[in-house]
Amino acid sequence: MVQVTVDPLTRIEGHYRINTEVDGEGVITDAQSNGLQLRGFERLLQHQDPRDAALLSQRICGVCPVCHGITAANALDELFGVAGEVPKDALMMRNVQQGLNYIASHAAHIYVLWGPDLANPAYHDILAKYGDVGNAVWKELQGRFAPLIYQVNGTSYPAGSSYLGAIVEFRRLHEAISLIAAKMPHPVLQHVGGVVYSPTVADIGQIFSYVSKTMEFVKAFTLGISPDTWIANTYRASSPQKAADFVLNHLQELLNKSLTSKDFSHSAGWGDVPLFAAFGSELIGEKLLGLPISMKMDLAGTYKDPDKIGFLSYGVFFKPENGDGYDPTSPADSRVISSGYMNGHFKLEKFDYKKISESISHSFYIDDVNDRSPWNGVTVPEGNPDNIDYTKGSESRYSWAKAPHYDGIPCEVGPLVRMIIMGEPLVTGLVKTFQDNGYYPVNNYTRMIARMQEILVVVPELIKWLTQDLQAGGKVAVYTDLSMAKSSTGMGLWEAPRGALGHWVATGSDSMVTLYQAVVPSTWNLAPRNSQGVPSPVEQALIGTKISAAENALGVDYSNPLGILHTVRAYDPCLACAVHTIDKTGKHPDHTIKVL
Ligand code: NFE
Ligand code: MG
Repeated sequence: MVQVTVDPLTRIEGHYRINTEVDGEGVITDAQSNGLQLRGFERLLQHQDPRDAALLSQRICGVCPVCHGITAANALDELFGVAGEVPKDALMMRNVQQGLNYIASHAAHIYVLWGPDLANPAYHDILAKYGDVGNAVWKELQGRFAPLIYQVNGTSYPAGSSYLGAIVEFRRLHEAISLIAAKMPHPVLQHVGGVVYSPTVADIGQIFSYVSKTMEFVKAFTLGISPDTWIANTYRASSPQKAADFVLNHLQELLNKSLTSKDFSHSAGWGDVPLFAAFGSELIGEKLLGLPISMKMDLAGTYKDPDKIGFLSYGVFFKPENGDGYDPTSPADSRVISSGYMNGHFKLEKFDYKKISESISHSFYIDDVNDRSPWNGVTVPEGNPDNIDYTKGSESRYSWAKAPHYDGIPCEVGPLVRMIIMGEPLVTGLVKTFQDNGYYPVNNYTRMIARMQEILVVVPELIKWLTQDLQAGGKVAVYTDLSMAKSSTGMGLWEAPRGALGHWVATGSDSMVTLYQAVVPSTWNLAPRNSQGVPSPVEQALIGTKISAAENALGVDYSNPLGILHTVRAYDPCLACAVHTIDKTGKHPDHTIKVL
């Protein structure tokens, strides 16, 4: 048995360590997800004026401050008793701000954090087995996705065209947010009862033009065809089958031309999504399109025991047709992307917030009970450095992240879950295609396709909110004062780019905070084991995954553990959201490979 530890695990947000045990065949047999820091915002917000939570909680993370601001404001709306009256234009402003941030956040993940994995030299060697075609595809992967500093065998190559282009779009979308929210990150738009700014016609027009500009990048780089055509045939398709057929036929047409021309460039129509869609998956590329080779990302990061995993969405984006006010419990039909819970066999149930709780049995917290609902959550960190150890294995305490669960089941959260639960046609069609062919449909490939597709779901909705639903100069807040928050409780449920995000707040008779709890997406995905000893989603996804590229196609290479890196990065981890502050014990080792 070989122990492979990746620490620090890079190209994620925050500080993270993964420890694995790998058998003689190069298959991961055990994994621990180590969050290396304490977040502590729950403690920081104690005794504060609750209204500050909409600003202070954004400091949990510089990547997704927007969703923390909105989720806190949602919790405060209920705390102050005004959730039923928040003006529609305020809800549309929350939608617009979050929509822009979804696109920016997904672009950053796809192109800057995850994309460079496609330029990993292992894929050069794998694709080279496919002669001229493989070499032409490799040239594209390297030319598009190489990061800023990138060397192969001592030779430097320039940063990729798609990688660099996405950074420009990320900045553009942040600028668009700052038009209505003063700045980004940590914008100042969100407030109890609504938002603090009513947009002008010029603001709305300008945001629209920013989004249109980003769509030029999506056309030229991401899709290779017009986003309108893509959306009409996928998100707006009349059935999942039609959406999946549209993409498969499109890929087949591209291949028919390029297998002869050996031209896989953007100008030959190979957008980044088609290129990955064809060559990333064994099922799509090899079995359905007849390619002799693929990256086989659909075989990695799957769940082997569907009885131990669930999929959860709290729902996101207020429906404009519902007018003023909203229900803080987020019933299924109240949001554009709906709430819901699916078990590991994809049976969909209504979401019930009362089933959420967090375990601390494998985490560095002190409490006399192992599981608590966020309504009575306790966050007392282990204070004795002697008790902080990341190396004692799965039975020990090994993370600063708690372990959330739904009705006792650890849940994956994020774009793939949202797209399945809302019934998005392309992702639903893709899931069905995987199931019909005997593959588990949740894997590293579908996670990435769904994140890409979610951009094409959000864009048309965002354009509709801007051009039809949001009134310039409209009413954007209802009156509140601090006395309304006396001895009260509030819950904010929302979907951050990375998945289900909840804030829970309670106040005393002086209206000051007595309880604040945040349960964030990366805590769901990257938790340690729960109090029943059930591994977290990322741990389950790692166990059974092969350690090296394309199912160990080139043999087992412990020094390039792509099976670990792809699987962890496919969740778009944000450990800043999950955990915070610095561990001074110096007890976690560097990247290590140890034969035990
Ligand atoms: Ni720091 Fe976050 C998002 C939240 S956590 S990025 O999206 O909430 O996974
Ligand atoms: Mg918490």
